[in-house]
Amino acid sequence: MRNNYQINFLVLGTFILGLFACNKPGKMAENKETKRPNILFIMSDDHAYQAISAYDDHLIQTPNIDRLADEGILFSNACVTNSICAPSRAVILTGKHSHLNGKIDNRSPFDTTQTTFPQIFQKAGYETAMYGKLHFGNNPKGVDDFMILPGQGSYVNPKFITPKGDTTITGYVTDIITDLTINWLDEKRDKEKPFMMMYLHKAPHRPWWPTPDKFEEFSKKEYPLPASLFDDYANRGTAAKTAAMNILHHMWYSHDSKIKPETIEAMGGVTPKANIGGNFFNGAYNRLNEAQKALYDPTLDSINAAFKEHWPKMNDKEKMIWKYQRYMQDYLGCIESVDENIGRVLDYLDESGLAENTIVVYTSDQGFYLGEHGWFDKRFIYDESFKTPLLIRWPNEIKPGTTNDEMVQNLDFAQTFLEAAGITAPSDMQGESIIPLLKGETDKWTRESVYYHYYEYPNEHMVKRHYGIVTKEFKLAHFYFDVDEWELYDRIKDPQEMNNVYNDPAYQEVVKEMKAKLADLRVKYKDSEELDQQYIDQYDL
Ligand code: SGN
Ligand code: CA
Repeated sequence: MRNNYQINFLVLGTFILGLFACNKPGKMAENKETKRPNILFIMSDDHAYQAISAYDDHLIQTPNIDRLADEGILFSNACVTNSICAPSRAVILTGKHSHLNGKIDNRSPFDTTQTTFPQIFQKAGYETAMYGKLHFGNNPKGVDDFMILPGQGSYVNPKFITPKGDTTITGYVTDIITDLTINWLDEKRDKEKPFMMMYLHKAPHRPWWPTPDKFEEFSKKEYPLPASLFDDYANRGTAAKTAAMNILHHMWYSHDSKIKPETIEAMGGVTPKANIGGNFFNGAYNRLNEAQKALYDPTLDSINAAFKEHWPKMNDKEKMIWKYQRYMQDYLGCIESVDENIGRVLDYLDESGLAENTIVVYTSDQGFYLGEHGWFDKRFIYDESFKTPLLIRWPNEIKPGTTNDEMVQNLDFAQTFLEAAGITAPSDMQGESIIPLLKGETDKWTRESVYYHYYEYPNEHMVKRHYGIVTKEFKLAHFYFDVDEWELYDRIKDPQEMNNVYNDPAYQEVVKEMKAKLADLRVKYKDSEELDQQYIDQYDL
């Protein structure tokens, strides 16, 4: 109901505003301005492409996000340069790889003297804003307005940092960020200028906290098991075997599975990582007010009762399946809210008449494991975390229903948006504008491989440092710290990446070629062994 009222107001308001605008002098200038496209950059946190029905509909339907593919383009090989949150955002904002922008992991500081692309938009006369999760430890530059979550942010009753100080808003984070975004688009921005808006969701990041309705609804669903849920990591390297992101072994009962501490205590504790009284209750649940708790408690209680009954009889295989189901129920419940809220924004763009001249981008800060290889989380160069969803709608420029499998990266976003706005990008940005691909001029695109480098080790989830090169056909990675191991995957014959063929005699020619290309990429992007060592030395091990 509330949403309908809001939208009616928005429509009416925009209509009245439109009437005034028509009679205003200076309409010429306005017309000229409106030729520059608006940009609405939508990014969520940890949204796996496996959970977008335009990519793969075996888990969930996302009709609103899918609209962008139906009316625009879907990239099936879009990827990140470093699969973790804050570094991905730094790459997007600077157009430079982690080793040059310095934000190599979630812990390292961001050098705020660097130019970020919103600053360039602002200087060029765009109205700019950023709402939602930034995760940087400092406020964004180059935005006329911002409301950002501190650090990871909270799912319920979230606090926001704004230019005027902090504010806490009661409600569910995905709905709130959307309300704020629509309100900025509708009321707060300077409508004389084109806009560049960054609308950044916290969801579906851990602890996968859905709305009460979706928590109840999704807790009854059952999902198909991924083929590699019980992966034993044979034929892979040490890094896959030692990573701490296995659903059975590393997912917390209380925090991730929503088992209340008193249930765990009553059962004498459940290991591993029962995390009694830990993050879950200090985190999302403890932020709820009494009325909100009352909405969650019936579902929590029924999950807890079932857990108490079945847990003692479960073997490891059954525990893995149980945890996987709980994980998917909560994760996908969060996704459905993201999708519905994106639907609200797309409806607003339609009703306000903005859709026609607005480029809408949907992506995630990286991909995510939904039980593939038995994992959750990200970080690895393997496909589920290396790839990221990317869907773009740009009416009259992108042919509706296009799909593209070129190797495009989050590194390319800044230059792409700048070119779309007719602004020259700084020459030290390292990506490439993907505008030719958007316009179907595929012969103008010559890139065959991309570079990847992950650093945050040793740390949570214990994924070893590695860099690598990826083409449409092969993936070569070097795990260089702690171990000295190489892995090669045949992306065509082994899309699930179950077999490291680095030592397979049949692939020695490929190894040689890929190694040479990787060395070239390291030179091209100015990465080096000296920098690898420097980032190891400066890390507080
Ligand atoms: C938290 C999560 C991790 C996650 C990191 C980084 N643990 O620490 O699972 O990998 O964030 O995520 S939690 O128990 O606190 O939820 S990122 O998206 O910010 O890079
Ligand atoms: Ca993330």
